[in-house]
Amino acid sequence: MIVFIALILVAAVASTVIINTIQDTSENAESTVLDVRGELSKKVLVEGAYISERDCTVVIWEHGGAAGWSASFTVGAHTGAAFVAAGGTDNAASTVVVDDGCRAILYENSDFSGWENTYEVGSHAINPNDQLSSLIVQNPSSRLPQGFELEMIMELGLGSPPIPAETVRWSVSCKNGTGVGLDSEDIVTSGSRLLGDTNTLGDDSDFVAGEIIEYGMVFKVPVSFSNCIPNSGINLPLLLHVDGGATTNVNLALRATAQGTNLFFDP
Ligand SMILES: [Ca+2]
Ligand SMILES: [Ca+2]
Repeated sequence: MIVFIALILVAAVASTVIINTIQDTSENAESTVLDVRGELSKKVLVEGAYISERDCTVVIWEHGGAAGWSASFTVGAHTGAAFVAAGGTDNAASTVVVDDGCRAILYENSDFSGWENTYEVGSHAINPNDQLSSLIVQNPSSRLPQGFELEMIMELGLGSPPIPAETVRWSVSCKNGTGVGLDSEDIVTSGSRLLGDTNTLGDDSDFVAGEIIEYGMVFKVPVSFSNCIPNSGINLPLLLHVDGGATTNVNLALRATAQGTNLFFDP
């Protein structure tokens, strides 16, 4: 009898353990399903894509210390004729002032030949003095001489929970010579803002890490290229990935590279 009672007790304890284990397992399964749903709903959509050019200017001055005549140049290649047309005098320039986001490559001759000197952001004495005849202004974040980059307009997908800005990352791959080039950045590093030109706090500044993007906010993300050099006429596959969330695949048809071209809607 005592043995029988003991057996019943053991059986009761064992079945309780089994029942608890089953409940635990089903609870785990349920929360796993919820986690997956939560992750996939973290999604960023592309609402538009434009060809843009970063604002940046290089000013050439006649004398040291930025004095005398001056001539301003935006991103692009400026021949000797263009240099003179902009107000410069051949073989007389002594100072170059390079804006934020710009780089200036100065040349001895009017056709980008002869000596060549590169100046980064800041004010510099041109060396050699009084010989400059042509220049190229570049956006260093783009290896294309015309300063080509994209501005992507994005927002969260319907039903997406709020997500930290730095968890959104874009990447673009393309043929680069015989290899494959890849450019990828999170949107904080890219220097993104809301459409109204502020961050999510209403300040006149780019997003910083930790800022939260919520459903309904529309934001713009500069996509610039350093390894990937897209040309007119190619299809550019762009991936938008949210850490711990979904990946969105966008195919951009580069029918033209003129500034302002809307890659989604322009013919
Ligand atoms: Ca001079
Ligand atoms: Ca010269």
